[in-house]
Amino acid sequence: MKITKWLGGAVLGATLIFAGSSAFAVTIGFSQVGDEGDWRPAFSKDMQEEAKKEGIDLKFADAHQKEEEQLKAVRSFIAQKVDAIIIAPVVVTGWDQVLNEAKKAGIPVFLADRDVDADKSLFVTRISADFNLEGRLAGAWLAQASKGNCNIVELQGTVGSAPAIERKKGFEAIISNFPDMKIVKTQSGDFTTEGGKKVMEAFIKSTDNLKGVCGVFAHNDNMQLGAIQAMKEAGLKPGKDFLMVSVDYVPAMKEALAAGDANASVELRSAIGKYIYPVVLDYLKNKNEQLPKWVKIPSDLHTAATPAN
Ligand code: GYE
Repeated sequence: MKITKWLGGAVLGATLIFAGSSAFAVTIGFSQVGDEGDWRPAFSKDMQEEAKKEGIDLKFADAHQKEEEQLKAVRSFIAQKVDAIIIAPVVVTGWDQVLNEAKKAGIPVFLADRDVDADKSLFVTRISADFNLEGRLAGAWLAQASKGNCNIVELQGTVGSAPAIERKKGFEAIISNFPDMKIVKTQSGDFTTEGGKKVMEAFIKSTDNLKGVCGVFAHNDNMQLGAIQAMKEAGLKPGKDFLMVSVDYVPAMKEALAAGDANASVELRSAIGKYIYPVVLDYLKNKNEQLPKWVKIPSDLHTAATPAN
């Protein structure tokens, strides 16, 4: 039998948990949202690579952005009697029943990335960035860059998802301090490049080529990259005649910043595996009931002038 280093040994292999006199390999079920942009696949890859490093048997289920598929995946994890379940929930609602089923089966649930509105006793903890802070950082940057005077168009993420709800709230909380800043158009582009492009094309039409608009706030980079395409196709100059701020800071956005097509992006770290597995393994080993309900991953804003460190 092999023991990984967090249990005191220093050899590679399956992670074993000791319960009384017996030991077992750890199996974790992970229900992922899908692969809707550039950020999500990076997060999936990290979860898989870190699981390998930790010697965890990871059962990975892609929900193709559909909550029904997630509910099915979680029920199948329960039936397979995994040791723990990690969920990155598509939307915040609709989780109570399945979380209760996991609880009855004695399987601890951890949330990664997005949030749920279910009772907090139904999951152990959530490991994620602060989406509200991301919205506030974006709003504060735009307030400063526009000197508090800006008609904004907003591309929202997936309706009902925690980042769409919280990024909007955080952004609005900041711009509400500035009487000459307001959102003049807002619509969901579902966190995809195509969605962002379509919504921006419609905005361009309905506002006579974005007349009077000074800035674009997109809830993620992929929608912003789609919006940039649409604006360029209409002969507009994003990043120069329009202030462009979004969230994720994916490699394609770094290029857009360097090219001057975008102005700022709030970094959302995709390396969640290294934060979440130690918490899950420690919980399985020590049954630590005192964990905070939210383990926060830091966020920060980048412009072309502040390249990644
Ligand atoms: O910003 C976006 C992805 O859930 C916070 O989901 C995450 C968001 C991320 O589709 O690119």
